[in-house]
Amino acid sequence: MREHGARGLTRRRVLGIGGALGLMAATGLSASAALARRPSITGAELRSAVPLPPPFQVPLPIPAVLKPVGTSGGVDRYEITQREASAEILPGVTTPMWTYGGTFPGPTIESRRGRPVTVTHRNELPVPTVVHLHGGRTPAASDGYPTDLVLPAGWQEHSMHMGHGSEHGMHDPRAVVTELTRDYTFPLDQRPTLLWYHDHRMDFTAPAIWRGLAGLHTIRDDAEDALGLPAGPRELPLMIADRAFAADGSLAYPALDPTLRVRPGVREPYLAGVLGDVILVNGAPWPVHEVDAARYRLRILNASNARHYELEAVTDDGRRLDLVQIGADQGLLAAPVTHRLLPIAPAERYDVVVDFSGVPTGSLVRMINRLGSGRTGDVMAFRVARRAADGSRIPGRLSTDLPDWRRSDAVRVRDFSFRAGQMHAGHGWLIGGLPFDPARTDVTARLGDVEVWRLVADVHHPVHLHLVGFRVLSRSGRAPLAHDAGLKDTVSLRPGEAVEIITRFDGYRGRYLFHCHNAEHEDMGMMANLEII
Ligand SMILES: [Cu+2]
Repeated sequence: MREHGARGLTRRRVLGIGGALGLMAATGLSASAALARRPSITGAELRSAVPLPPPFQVPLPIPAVLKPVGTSGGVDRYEITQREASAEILPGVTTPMWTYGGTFPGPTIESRRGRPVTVTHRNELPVPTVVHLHGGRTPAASDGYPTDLVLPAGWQEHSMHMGHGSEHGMHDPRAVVTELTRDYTFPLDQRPTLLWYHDHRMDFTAPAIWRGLAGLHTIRDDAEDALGLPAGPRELPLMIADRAFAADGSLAYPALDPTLRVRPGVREPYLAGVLGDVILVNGAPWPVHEVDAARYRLRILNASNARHYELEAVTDDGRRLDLVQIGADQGLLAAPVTHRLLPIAPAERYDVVVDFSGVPTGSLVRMINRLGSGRTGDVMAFRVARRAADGSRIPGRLSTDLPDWRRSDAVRVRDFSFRAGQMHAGHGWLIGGLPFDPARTDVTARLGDVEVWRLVADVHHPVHLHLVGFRVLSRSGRAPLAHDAGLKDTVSLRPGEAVEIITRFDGYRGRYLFHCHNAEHEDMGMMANLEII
């Protein structure tokens, strides 16, 4: 039936459901579910070949905050060495990883609004790298354009592969390539929020993030500090990411070229995205965190390559706790929005307050994933350890500086489709029918202009714009969803959906990007140039 079905479909349709077929093979989903035109999951799951630990045993790690190596002229200077390191992700199992500074996640950078930061990255990995600060309002030279490579020592030019493009005679004359190190400067003149930094190398972003190249970066300011939100040990960053482990303890990944030096891409069943069967939070499998019976601020990032989650906080007696959303990708909402179920797509962030005060001491609150099945249905747990005083609050008004762009402000409306298609000789993921080409300018926008973009999807595509935040105007002609509130930099397009966003191109001129943040889609063409003039 599968073969017959596949033969009867166009290549494009086959691509759209390729991941679903892989998922069916891996998890035994019914054929009808896997062949659904609008699959509930986009991607295929790898199975780990080592025994997996029981849930809620490993303590939740909190990534260390990086100390500046110096401060001069009002700029904080940091240094991060990108290097191979071994980690004990699963208890008793050694996993070689690619890291920022020897840990996964990398160290957290804590910064203040408007106080610039320079991070010197040194590449001691065996391949070129690129750093992008996701959500940063960053000058183009430091934004981590995918061909602005930092080459490792001794990298031979003749062995260098510039991606799908170079195989077909394309190259990027504007690339700024450095050897061994690069200074990235971030002005951080933007609303306070949780950003994250990760690798963004042309054609190899997905496996590089999978191997560990991701870390957190917060921006704070006095106004946010004054709100009285839960803080200190009651503010927790939660970087959620799925992975799978090979028999030798290494991270499994279906790369066509496991050296990640020459040939990009993944094996056929995983074209729609790579999913793991282990859910990590801050690099620990299904961790547990001891909490007071009080409010906690959870700063949630989905750093998974392709996995979507629908998060719920459930008590031992089956009660669902409110997830009070106070912030989105680009900072505080105007007013809190209460959810019972919070969908989160790759690269999205949600700033959420959960109140454990009504939960019996000694019991667990599990954060579960309604989109998961079996082990991927669990994320982590909180053990309520003790009663405690709580001076925190959630103000009814959180911020007053959200942009309120109107349709009538827009000088232009643009349409983009995000669909599977042909890329060169193989499978690809296309924007407006085209695979990424660094030498082609797809969008030219004037600094200061307001534009409406209409984004249409075949399967799930979390669409991310560099440089700017945007607001969601509509979903398939209807009002946005509750979790679309606030200022976003990544919007989750669901299968078959059309989403309108509105933004003002503000900040800096230069060459930026927009792309799908399903990292496998991004590597297989689903990226486009955004030139701000
Ligand atoms: Cu996509």
